[in-house]
Amino acid sequence: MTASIISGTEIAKQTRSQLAKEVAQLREEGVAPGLVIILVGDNPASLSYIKGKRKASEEIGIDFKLEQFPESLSEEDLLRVIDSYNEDSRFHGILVQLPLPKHIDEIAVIEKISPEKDVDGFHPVNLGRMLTGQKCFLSCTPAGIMEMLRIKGVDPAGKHAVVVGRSNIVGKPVGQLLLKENATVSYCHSRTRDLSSITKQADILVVAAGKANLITGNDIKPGAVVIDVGMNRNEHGKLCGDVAFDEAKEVASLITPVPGGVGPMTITMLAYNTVEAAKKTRS
Ligand code: NAP
Ligand code: L37
Repeated sequence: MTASIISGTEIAKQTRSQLAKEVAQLREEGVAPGLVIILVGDNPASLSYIKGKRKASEEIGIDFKLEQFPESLSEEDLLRVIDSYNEDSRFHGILVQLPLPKHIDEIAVIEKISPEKDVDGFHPVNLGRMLTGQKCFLSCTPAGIMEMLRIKGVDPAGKHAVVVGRSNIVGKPVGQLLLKENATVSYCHSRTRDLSSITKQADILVVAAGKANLITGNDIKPGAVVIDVGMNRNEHGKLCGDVAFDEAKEVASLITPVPGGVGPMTITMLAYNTVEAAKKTRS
């Protein structure tokens, strides 16, 4: 069997064109959605992701601002900057691009962002609301994955979903969203024994470990749906995921490529959250 490829690029394009229509309507009502991204330092990967976020925002009609500071910015000054954007009604969404320099406490920074403007969905208030099934900003990568599954008609109910990775921004929340959709969820991580024996049981396999070729064709159950979140550079400097794509596509039924899979959906869900934040300021 050769898998069908889930084109994140294509799904993102459709979602973005719908969002553009909504933004045009919002603007007519006098609300211009605004997003500010705060970057400390000049990490090349962060700059590349931010470029994509700017492009999508502009395409959709969201006012976009990048606030870039030198690596030496103090935590105190960063917290002050966040506070000023919490108060600034032109910006409905605030995103602090991670990772931050080592001298800055990520948790303190995330907690400083007003939960109503936390379009990354990283604030404990939003994470708690997600856990208890309340309306909240969902973090962008997990939300993008769920949207791809929904559009492809993959219903997680009753299926065994295996998530490789347990980070706060990808692994943990995506597992919870799959659980909410009634999947039976297993989490794997670096201390998992015999990873392959568990991934082979997955009807839905989400891989977010950041290790090229961690999952090969032999680690996948025939007919599984495989979502590859990894973003790595191979020995030729080419972008690749955590799944050995050429082998895996011969075993899976549906699979996301890297690039062109989860990445474009992550960016689109950020725009979605920003539009939702702007909508809430009406009336
Ligand atoms: P992270 O914080 O580094 O977490 C990696 C997770 O994978 C950890 O839970 C780790 O286990 C687990 N892991 C590492 N090696 C493993 C192994 N050999 N076997 C099983 N589990 C292993 O990474 P992240 O932020 O979640 O990101 C994961 C990957 O996704 C990265 O490549 C990142 O660049 C990419 N990413 C892509 C997008 C996108 O939109 N496409 C968005 C965000 C991240 P422990 O907890 O035990 O250490
Ligand atoms: N929301 N996401 C949020 N907040 C953060 O603080 N670090 C971080 C974060 N991570 C992030 O932005 N990840 C991400 C990863 C990949 C893409 C976008 C965002 C992406 O667009 N990937 C493209 C290829 C990009 C490239 O060529 O460099 C893809 O097709 O996968």
